[in-house]
Amino acid sequence: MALLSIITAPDPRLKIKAKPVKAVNDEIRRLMDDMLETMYAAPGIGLAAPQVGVAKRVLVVDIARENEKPQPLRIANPEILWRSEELATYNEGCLSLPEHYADVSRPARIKLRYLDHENEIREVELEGLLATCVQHEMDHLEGVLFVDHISPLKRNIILRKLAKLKRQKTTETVSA
Ligand code: GNR
Ligand code: NI
Repeated sequence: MALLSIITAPDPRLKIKAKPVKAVNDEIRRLMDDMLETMYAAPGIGLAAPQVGVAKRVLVVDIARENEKPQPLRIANPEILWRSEELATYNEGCLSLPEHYADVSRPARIKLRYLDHENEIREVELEGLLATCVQHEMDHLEGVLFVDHISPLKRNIILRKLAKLKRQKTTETVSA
């Protein structure tokens, strides 16, 4: 297993539409395991492959708390088969938008089809934080971030702060 580095905004790699995997083989299984290790270390409750610079339709989630038994989900090529009309609102964060949070409303329940780590097709119904987290990760596969769901004013405040942070980080070595 290996820790991967997480890309933060602004970065063009976070805006790419990711490609389906042909099959979940050893290479994809290793990616899923490295992503889980990276997610737990961050710590976060989900991670999508584009966040580690891999433009593939792969994501991992685990919403179990630290004192609970881990419940990792390894997901490739996810498709939403059904979404509830009812919405749920969570205060979302993103490892690619560090230290920024905003309320986002999404369908409260979804029916999901995906390939699991054994390349088997699975269908599950998700609700609560798990449904929200999987939808947040699926957005990453389309190059969409949670700030794309909030007002342009709030979005630009967050993105400008992150851009400024990045400029400071890339110049401090030179000016020091
Ligand atoms: O760690 C994360 N927390 C979170 C909280 C509310 C809704 C979504 C998330 S996902 C986020 C990790 C991340 O950036 N995944 O892409
Ligand atoms: Ni995210």
